[in-house]
Amino acid sequence: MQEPNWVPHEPYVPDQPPQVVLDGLHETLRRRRSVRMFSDRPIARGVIEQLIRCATTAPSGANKQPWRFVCVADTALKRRIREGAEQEERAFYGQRATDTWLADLAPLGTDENKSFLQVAPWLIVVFRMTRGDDGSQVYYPSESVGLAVGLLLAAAQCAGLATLTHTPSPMKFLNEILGRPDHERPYLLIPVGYPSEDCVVPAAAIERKPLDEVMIVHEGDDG
Ligand code: IYR
Repeated sequence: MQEPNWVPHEPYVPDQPPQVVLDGLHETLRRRRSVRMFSDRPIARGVIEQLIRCATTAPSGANKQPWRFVCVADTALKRRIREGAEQEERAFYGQRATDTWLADLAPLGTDENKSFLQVAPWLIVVFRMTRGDDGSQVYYPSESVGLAVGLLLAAAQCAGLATLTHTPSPMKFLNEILGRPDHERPYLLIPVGYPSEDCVVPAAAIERKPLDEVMIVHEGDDG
């Protein structure tokens, strides 16, 4: 058993008090929207690399980092991914989705047309690993990858980039198109780019539940 090697923690100390920092961050994050109308304006590979570096600062079970981010700018690959996604989505909207699900989606205006998958300059295909590449154990992979994606979306928003957390289902076609092994399971398909100039988003999805509905506080009377 390996002993831990303790090193001093180097805390991040902002210039401003928490309330000020968080007011600013909330102002940025609350303007994030799921975007389905992208511009084809290019984004440098270095920007995408930095996004992935931000995402992979996430904590993970036993630090196994059970994620893989396949970043696609290649036109032919993007076309194949769009075709694969649209095939699944036609089955979803035409047969698989329940009436309740379709009714819940109606205010969002989604359908089986996924042309944005070809327009956005980059597609980040996130895979969750069920094992390490050497067959080793991973722990809490879904939670770990979810945390990394949350950081990725926040980093993109801070950089003025638009994203969509797209979930064509089933997503097995992504393993085939991208040549990924079986121990990598598609988790999310995230187009990244700038919104188109005529981009619109559904008003219905702006509202957030009020804090007193999502937050329950037990403050105690000694503080
Ligand atoms: N995957 C489909 C349907 C869809 C499902 C949910 I839940 C959404 O929040 C949005 C869409 C699609 O991408 O159209």
